[in-house]
Amino acid sequence: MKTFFESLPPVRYEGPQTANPLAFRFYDADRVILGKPMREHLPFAMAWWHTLCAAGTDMFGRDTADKSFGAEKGTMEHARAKVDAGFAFMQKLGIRYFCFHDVDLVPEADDIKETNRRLDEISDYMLTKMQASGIRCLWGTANLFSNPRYMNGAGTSNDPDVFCFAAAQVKKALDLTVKLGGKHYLFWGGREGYETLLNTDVKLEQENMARLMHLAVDYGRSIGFAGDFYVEPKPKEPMKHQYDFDAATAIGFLRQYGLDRDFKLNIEANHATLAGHTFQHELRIASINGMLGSIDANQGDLLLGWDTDEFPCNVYDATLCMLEVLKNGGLTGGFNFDAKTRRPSYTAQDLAHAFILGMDTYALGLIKAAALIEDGRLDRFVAQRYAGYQTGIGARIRTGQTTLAELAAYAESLGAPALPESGRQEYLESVVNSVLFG
Ligand code: XUL
Ligand code: CO
Repeated sequence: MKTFFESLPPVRYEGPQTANPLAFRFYDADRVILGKPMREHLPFAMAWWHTLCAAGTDMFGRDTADKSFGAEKGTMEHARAKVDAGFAFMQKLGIRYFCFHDVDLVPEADDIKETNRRLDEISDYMLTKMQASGIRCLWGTANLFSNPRYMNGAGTSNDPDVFCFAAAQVKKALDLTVKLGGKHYLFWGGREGYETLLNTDVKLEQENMARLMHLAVDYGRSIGFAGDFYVEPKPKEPMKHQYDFDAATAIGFLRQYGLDRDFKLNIEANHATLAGHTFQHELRIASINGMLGSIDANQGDLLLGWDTDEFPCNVYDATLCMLEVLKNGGLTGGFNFDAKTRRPSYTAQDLAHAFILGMDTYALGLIKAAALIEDGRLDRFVAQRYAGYQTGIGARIRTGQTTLAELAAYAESLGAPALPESGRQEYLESVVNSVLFG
């Protein structure tokens, strides 16, 4: 892989007709869409864990890909080799951000003090690469789910010593995020949930999770972290039930515990489908609540009930995603490819194809979402559909100027009311198809 990344020519936009498999067909960083270049609409990020660490191990088999990058795994030499490979790869693809967990960066030692020393060393090295390349950190996070001590959760563990280890890791991950100039900081509640209610104090666990988040906010602000904190909802996996089940649940939790001023959501496509929602649904719920911060851009397989973290190829979903993002006025964060190549796609070239696919899919989504907005038929239809709330009794309801008694009297005056107008779903779906493929 190492030599491939070094010899990979810079991937450039060559247009839809190109025969070059290592070129963008749709992602043209300088192309202006709705007044802004694509690169600003689409701040793409590389996930350190999938790109540089994950090598194909799954529940049934071991690694298929060689991610040694020419060094012995589990050493600091390997940690540096991953930095070299990661920065070479991002530069070749024009990716301007990365996201990381603490333990993606260095091998974890038995003693947390030694792990932290290693993190100090690798982050010094990363800083030199960042300064030379202009590549930035989108968000940092602490891995509070892999170490066996987190078997019952971290902030929601039954054991206060485990809570303290989690606090120590969050503190260090915040230090690192600030040191690397990271824009945001993320909590993904990997094991913050339960396997059975028979042994679980849900109330205490949720209160403790909120306490850990408050402690993180207080500490982060005290060391000059000005970005957003994010929660990344996911309903299950690894736990049977996770407390950040979906956007609506996470928003309710953040508001209940007074965390909603500092936190926004990082919505992941595959987590939305695991929750039984569409990706667009989760984005819409976050957006209308002022909580849409960032996106983990991947997709699942609807025939598989787990988090397959595939690179996104579904242009329809990407279009509806970008429609929500455009209407949200963009993101404070970006588009993190929390995605891995399929286990049989184990070569370095596959990794390049995967990022090209993901970036092109989102570029197409952006182009088509802008076209849907410019076309105007969807927006006009929705405005017309709710026009009744602009005048008369509808306006009085909308602005809270009425009573139940007044509405009852009004209903009686209607006699037998007509049906509401048709929702015209099939027509609207054909409008979307005509813009996508017309
Ligand atoms: C797991 C997941 C994580 C978070 C970061 O499903 O999405 O990789 O994005 O911890
Ligand atoms: Co994710």
